Amino acid sequence: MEQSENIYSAPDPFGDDPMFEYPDYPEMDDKFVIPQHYERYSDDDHKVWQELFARQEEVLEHRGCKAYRDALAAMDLPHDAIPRFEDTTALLKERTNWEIVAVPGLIPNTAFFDHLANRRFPVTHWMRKREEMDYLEEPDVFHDFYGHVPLLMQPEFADYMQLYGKAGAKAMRMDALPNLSRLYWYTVEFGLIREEGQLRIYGAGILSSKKESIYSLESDVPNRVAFDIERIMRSDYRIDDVQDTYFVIDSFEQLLKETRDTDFAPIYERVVGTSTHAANARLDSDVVIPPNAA
Ligand code: HBI
Ligand code: FE
Repeated sequence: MEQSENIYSAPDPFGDDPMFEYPDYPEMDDKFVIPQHYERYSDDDHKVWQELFARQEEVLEHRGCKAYRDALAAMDLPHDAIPRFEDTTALLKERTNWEIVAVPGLIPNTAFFDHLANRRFPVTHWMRKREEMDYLEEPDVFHDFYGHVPLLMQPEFADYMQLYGKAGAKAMRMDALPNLSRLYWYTVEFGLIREEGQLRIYGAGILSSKKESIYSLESDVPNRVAFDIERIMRSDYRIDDVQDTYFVIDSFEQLLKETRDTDFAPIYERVVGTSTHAANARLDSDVVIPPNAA
C-alpha cells in the first residue's frame, strides 16, 4: 500500500476506484479480515505491549474517563502480552454485542463502515517496533486495541460507533466523507469528556499516547471547545502533531443523542464545498473550556 501522510488524512485512501489495489494477504476474506495468528508475535512484540501498557496505566489513572477505566479493568487484559482477540470478543458480545476482527491495517472506507455498522471493530494485528514507541503513521494493535476496544463496553458509545458506520454510505453519496471523518477524528480519536468538573480522555488517539494524554488535558496551548457537530464537520485537523483543538462532550448519552437526533444531510448541504476552519481557529461562537490544573 502506498503510504499516505497519515492513516486518517485521506478521506478515502483507496480512491473511488472499486478496483483499488490492496496487498493480497493469504487467508484474507472479502471484508479484509484475517486470522490474528497469535503464535506469530515475537517475544519483543509482547514486551513492547507490556511497556506501553505499564506506561499508560500510570498516565491514565487520573486522566482516562471513568467508562474507559472501568472497561479496561473489567476486560482484565494481560499486562505482559498482546491480548487474544477472541477472548475479548466473548466478553464484548455479552456486554454490548460487539466483536473484534483482525485486519492487516488500514482498510478501504466502505469495508471500515460496513464493519462498524455491523458492530465489528477492525483491529490491526501487528505491533509497532521499539524504534517507534511514540510515533506511528498507521494504527497498530496497541492503538486499535488499547485505545479503541475498551470503550466498546460502554453502551451509548457502542451505539454511537455503529451509528457512525451506518452514516458512511450517505456521506459518500453526498461527497461529505471529509466532513463525516472529522466527526470521527474529533470524537472517537481525540475526544474529551467532562466528569465532575474535570476534563477526562475518551479518544483513542489520546489514550494510546503518553504525550497527548498529558497535553490534551493540562496544556494552555490547545483550544477546548464544547461539542458541536456542525462546527466539527467544518474544522480541519492536524495529522502531524498533537491537536490544536479538542471538542468536549458532557456524557456519552449526549454524544449518542445529538448524533442520533441530527440529520446530517442539511449540514452536508451547508458545508460541502465551503471553506473550513483552520485546526487552530477560535470562533466567537465557541464555548471555551479551561484545561485541568496541571
Ligand atoms: N481502517 N483499519 C482501519 N481503521 C480505521 O480507523 C480506518 C480504516 N479505514 C478508513 C478509515 N479509518 C477512515 O478513513 C474512515 O473513518 C473514513
Ligand atoms: Fe484509531
